[in-house]
Amino acid sequence: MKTRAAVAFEAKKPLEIVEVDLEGPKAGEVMIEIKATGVCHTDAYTLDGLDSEGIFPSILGHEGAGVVVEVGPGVTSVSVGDHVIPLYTPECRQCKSCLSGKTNLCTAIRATQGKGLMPDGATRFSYKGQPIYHYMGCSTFSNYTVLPEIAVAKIRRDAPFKTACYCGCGVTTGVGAVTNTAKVEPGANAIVFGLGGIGLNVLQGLKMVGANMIVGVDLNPAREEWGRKFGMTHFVNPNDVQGDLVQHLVALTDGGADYTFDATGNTGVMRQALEACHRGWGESIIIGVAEAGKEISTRPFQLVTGRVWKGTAFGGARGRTDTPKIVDWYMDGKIQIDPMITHVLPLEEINKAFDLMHAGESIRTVVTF
Ligand code: NAD
Ligand code: AHE
Ligand code: ZN
Repeated sequence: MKTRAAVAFEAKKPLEIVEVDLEGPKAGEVMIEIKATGVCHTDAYTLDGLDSEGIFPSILGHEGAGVVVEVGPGVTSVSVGDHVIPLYTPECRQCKSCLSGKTNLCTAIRATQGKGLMPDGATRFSYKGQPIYHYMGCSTFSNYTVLPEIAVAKIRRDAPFKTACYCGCGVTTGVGAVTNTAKVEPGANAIVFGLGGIGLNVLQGLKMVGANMIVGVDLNPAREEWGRKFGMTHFVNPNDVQGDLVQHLVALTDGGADYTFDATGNTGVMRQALEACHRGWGESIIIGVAEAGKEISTRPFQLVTGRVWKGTAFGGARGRTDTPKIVDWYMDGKIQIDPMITHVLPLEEINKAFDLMHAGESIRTVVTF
């Protein structure tokens, strides 16, 4: 069949809206009609050629929601008509990682997913007879897409696609970093670096679990007002700090924070986040995705003296099990999504979403089909 999609033909070039060919689902796969998709900074990072796994031509997008329109042979967990969220972190419930109970990083299809391929080693998308690669196993910048059923979370039907799609990455990542990865306890002090589409969700996760001081750090002064809407108690703009930012934050949090989170992707900030942790027990969680070739560093003494460096992918959420619960939290009013969707655009205008993000003007842009 044909489907309308925004194709990234080359790095650093605008996406092009074209009709591509899409093969139907094979055994164990489903076809989804994407109704809405968020544009995450990770899409921009890949389009900008900063992802060591970036492949072109490809159909980006990994924060979608839609409806199952066709199922391949042997599919049992979802049916036509189900409302679903595509998962870049699948959950097969059979691999060593899933069975360990220690991680959400299912390995069943990771090797082919990283090469832009379906598990059988082929692409389902093509344009003028040439393959178009999948992205993060999702390719939600296409009106229709195909995924393995292990990479599809069934959600309640009363959740609006336009907001539920954000649970496919940003909301789950930010809230899950607090609840699953850091396991922040009530009364803890925390610092969040980067108050964008992910960082604001870290803030609301911290508020939800009853954190005490919730400090937000961002270079964009407009993010202070945003942070305060989602539970931030203190704002620090590094440009306004006289002297060393880490010393300032350590003093503000009486010796350092119990938990810090990097939601910038900047390796210098990741170091600041680690060093702003409390001696003896502070934990720093890396959420941000750094450019190819970048490395983190600190004095080993920082770890010898009890600070802990951790990372999180998709907020530690087990795709099929936890994503529907995050949607429930939203529908039950435990967390907010609507105010963070600052812009809604048709697919034809998807390139504006990247401009708005780079200009610091949007929190999340959602593209509808
Ligand atoms: P965003 O562009 O919406 O927000 C980034 C924020 O960081 C902005 O407010 C910006 O002003 C701020 N910032 C940039 N440099 C800064 C600095 N030096 N100091 C303080 N603040 C700074 O991006 P987003 O969608 O929120 O994504 C944030 C990061 O998280 C990206 O690196 C993205 O790729 C990554 N990410 C990771 C996961 C995961 O599973 N680990 C999931 C989603 C996104
Ligand atoms: N491909 C990059 C790394 C990109 C990355 O870390 N992706 C996160 C999700 S970001 C969502 O917005 C992730 O889930 N990583 C775990 C995984 O298995 O990809 C690189 O550096 O090669
Ligand atoms: Zn994302």
